[in-house]
Amino acid sequence: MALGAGESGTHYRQCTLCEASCGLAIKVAENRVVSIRGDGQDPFSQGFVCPKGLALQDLQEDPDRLTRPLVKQPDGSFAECSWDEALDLVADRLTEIVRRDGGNAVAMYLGNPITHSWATVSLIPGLLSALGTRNRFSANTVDQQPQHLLAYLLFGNPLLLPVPDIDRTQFFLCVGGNPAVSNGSIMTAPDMRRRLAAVRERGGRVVVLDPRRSETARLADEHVAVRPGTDVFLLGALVHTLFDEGLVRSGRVAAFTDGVDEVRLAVAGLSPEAVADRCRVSAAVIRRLAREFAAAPSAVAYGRVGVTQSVFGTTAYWFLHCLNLLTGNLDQAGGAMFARPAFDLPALSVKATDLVGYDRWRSRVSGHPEFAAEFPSSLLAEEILTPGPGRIRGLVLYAGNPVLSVPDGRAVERALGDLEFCASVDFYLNESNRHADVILPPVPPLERDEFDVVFPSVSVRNWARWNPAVLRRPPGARDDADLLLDLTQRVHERLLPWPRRTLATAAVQAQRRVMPRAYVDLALRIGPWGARRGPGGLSLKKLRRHPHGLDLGALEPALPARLFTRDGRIDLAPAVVLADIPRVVAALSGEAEAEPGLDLLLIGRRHLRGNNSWMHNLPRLAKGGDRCTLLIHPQDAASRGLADGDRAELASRIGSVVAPVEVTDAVMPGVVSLPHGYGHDRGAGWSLAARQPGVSANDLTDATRYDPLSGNAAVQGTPVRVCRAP
Ligand SMILES: Nc1nc2c(c(=O)[nH]1)N[C@H]1C(S)=C(S)[C@@H](COP(=O)(O)OP(=O)(O)OC[C@H]3O[C@@H](n4cnc5c(=O)[nH]c(N)nc54)[C@H](O)[C@@H]3O)O[C@H]1N2
Ligand SMILES: Nc1nc2c(c(=O)[nH]1)N[C@H]1C(S)=C(S)[C@@H](COP(=O)(O)OP(=O)(O)OC[C@H]3O[C@@H](n4cnc5c(=O)[nH]c(N)nc54)[C@H](O)[C@@H]3O)O[C@H]1N2
Ligand code: SF4
Ligand SMILES: [Mo]
Repeated sequence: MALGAGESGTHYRQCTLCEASCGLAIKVAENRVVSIRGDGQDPFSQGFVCPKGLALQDLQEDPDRLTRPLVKQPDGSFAECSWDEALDLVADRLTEIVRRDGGNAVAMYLGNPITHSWATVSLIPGLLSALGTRNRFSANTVDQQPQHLLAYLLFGNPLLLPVPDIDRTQFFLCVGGNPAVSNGSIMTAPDMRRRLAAVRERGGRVVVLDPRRSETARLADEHVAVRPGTDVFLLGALVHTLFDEGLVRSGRVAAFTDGVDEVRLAVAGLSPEAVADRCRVSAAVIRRLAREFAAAPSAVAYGRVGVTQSVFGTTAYWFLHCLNLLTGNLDQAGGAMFARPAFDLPALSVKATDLVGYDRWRSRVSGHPEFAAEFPSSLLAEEILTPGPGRIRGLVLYAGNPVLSVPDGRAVERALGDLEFCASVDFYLNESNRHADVILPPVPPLERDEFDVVFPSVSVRNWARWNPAVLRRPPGARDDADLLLDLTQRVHERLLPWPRRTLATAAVQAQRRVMPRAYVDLALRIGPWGARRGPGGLSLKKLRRHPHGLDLGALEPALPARLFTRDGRIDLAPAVVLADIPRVVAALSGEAEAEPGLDLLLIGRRHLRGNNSWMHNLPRLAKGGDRCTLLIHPQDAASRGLADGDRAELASRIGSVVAPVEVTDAVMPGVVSLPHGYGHDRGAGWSLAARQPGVSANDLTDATRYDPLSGNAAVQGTPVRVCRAP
């Protein structure tokens, strides 16, 4: 049996800081963490752990972490107050705005960590609907929204995302992802370095397409440097070559796939010869890659933020899907496969949320279509700052830091300052919620029961795990679930007339009783591995007998049964995407450097010892010098008189920053790289991070550059110029 929260001994738990979901063995004495190491008995992660997992101890002990609610004082400072005061104030002020201006006048911004807890995924929809707002923004639209849009268009469900069957593939084509550092994304696979090495050990190939010779590229058989933002042409040319050279073999899925001919027509103008100059990749290399990919016994094209964070995010990613499907690698071992999660989030979300849909309503100012009930985060600032009926006046910032994460962060900052009321649920005072009126801090991960409802659905193996709280929380402390239910109930009490009010608050009370245990138990029982399906099936009780997590085996073919489309077939050529082809073709003939004087393209990067904007305050991760450096190619450095360590001024259409230079041929000529998530010198409550603040890449990125289909921000490939800092 697992130990109770705070009991001395070794606790086993999944790390929820990133998608890899590693097992941890956490030694506890007197309700304190003594040490953390990888759990060697976790069947999935097998003892692998990264520096961030170990830093959970620092997070637990960080003196800057908030434990009591804060309320903004007339002089602008924050003061602690009681939970009831803070919660009532938030509910009063938000519902005042709703009553006066309507539900849409209150918005929510949801940050990346919300995907890492059952509570936020399951309970945020309830708060949104209590407020009656369609103004939902999230980190999704600065990240993977094209992948959700295509999952919806091709497979009928935004959450039905294929993942590379990395453990069996013979050809891993990695486009714009750096799993050796990010630890894998939309591909839950602890220890990617080992998994990549294994592809090569069994005679397979790893090829990386990236403007930078990334850490993953260094582990690969081949690195192909591609000009930022041109993946759409390169990937289109790979698909073109499949048709051109008679390499199309869709295999089993052909029986339920439509639209292949339309794909052929769509890529007609994207021959390798036509795109080579633009991508800086020779036609011969493109043709060879297409042939190798098609000839491999199994192959999978995988793309991440380098592909999706571009103005062609959706169409570029669509070509990746086409590559997989047209070579018979969709839903086949070693190809792009679908997980079979014990908590079947894709299936449950169809029934329980308004996630499934596109362009059912539009944004107020720009008229951008919603997708999956969200608007692009790039539009958050204009929705706040533009006068008129329905303007956003109140905001809930939930586990996010848009000032550092969303394009044109300075505009986001101005917008936050312009709000009538802003509440935040976060255990840090960050660069965004310092503009809030109230901050409600939940307990940190180790003090809550956890069940991962998201990442098993994008894992390279099937697994499930129950994670009891490791530490006892301080008296009175609340977790995200408590806070969401507290707020939802208070909003209902203020907005609903009797008797609906009584019914709604009774429903919230019922949720308090059943969540998470009875809720997770029910979802497991009715899920694809569940007890309802037969003897020996899963329940929470059964899962709890596996404190190191339960391995449910390799991925298996799931189509067509798993499709959520109305006709049970795949339309490989959705009208929404086909309509984008003329834009792609026009851009191919247009000039690359459209902005005069901005002769370099800025891309981002991640570091192993960071997590977006929020873990730079932890001693284990902060050590080791300034990581917020500008990578620049020796040619570009020389022509600007820049040497290693010099300070360079970097300017875009939007703004400018000054950063130290690292001269390296790891980036291709014409490209510079700066990580995002820095800029900790603007009054947030992170004392360690503030000592090495760095600058924010999103002071340079442009909110008007986004993928018009999915609304995803194009934070990669921002045109910039670089010179010596005065
Ligand atoms: N230029 C550029 N910009 C980017 C990117 C890029 O590559 N380049 N990447 C984008 C991507 S992929 C993402 S996901 C976004 C991230 O953007 P955001 O999600 O807006 O920012 P984070 O830095 O993840 O901030 C997370 C906040 O949540 C808080 N938090 C952590 N855990 C919890 C919890 O359990 N509960 C609660 N209530 N709060 C918690 C932290 O204290 C922190 O303040 O940034 C995007 N921005
Ligand atoms: N250590 C650590 N791990 C993390 C995070 C973190 O901040 N730190 N963040 C987490 C989050 S929120 C996410 S979304 C994932 C992201 O996971 P990944 O997508 O693997 O993230 P990155 O490491 O940013 O890798 C993106 C790669 O794309 C390349 N690139 C940039 N522009 C282009 C382009 O135009 N074309 C191509 N082909 N490539 C391009 C970059 O050089 C970089 O190598 O990582 C997660 N894991
Ligand atoms: S890779 Fe690191 S941060 Fe990600 S789950 Fe594993 S230990 Fe946690
Ligand atoms: Mo992300």
